[in-house]
Amino acid sequence: METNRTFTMIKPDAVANGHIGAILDKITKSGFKIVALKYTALSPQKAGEFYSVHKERPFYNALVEFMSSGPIVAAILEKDNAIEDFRKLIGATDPSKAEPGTIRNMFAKSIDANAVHGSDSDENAQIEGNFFFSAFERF
Ligand code: 3AN
Repeated sequence: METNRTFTMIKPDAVANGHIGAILDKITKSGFKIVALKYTALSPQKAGEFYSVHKERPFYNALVEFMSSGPIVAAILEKDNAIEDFRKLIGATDPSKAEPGTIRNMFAKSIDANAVHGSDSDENAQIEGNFFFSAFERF
């Protein structure tokens, strides 16, 4: 199991608001190497599959609808202690609780449209990276 990789998405709100460049800049300046990168979109079906762990949560349908509402940027990132360090860099799920200087504090407006996704474990980072990228798309 790799312990130095995480998976992220720049969500439809941050893409629509023109923050792709600023967010990628912050990520790379924080010491993460981009291993894989893709500008794409999730169909409702694909978004439902990606978030299937949240199927029973009350916000699942809204989450699927939001995540398929526009293009996203998907990436695999590499750094020592990647999962924990990236969760610190993005801040709390609710942007109003995210520390100043974190990506969600700077670029997110609400708990559902919260600018970025970050994997919560090594296992999920691997599953999520495999959802978007083949072996030939990683460098
Ligand atoms: P995180 O993205 O910080 O790991 P999770 O895994 O608990 O948060 O939730 C996955 C996604 O579901 C969040 N990124 C957010 O978009 C959405 N979400 C989480 N909690 C809520 C909530 N209470 N209301 C609406 N959307 C939520």
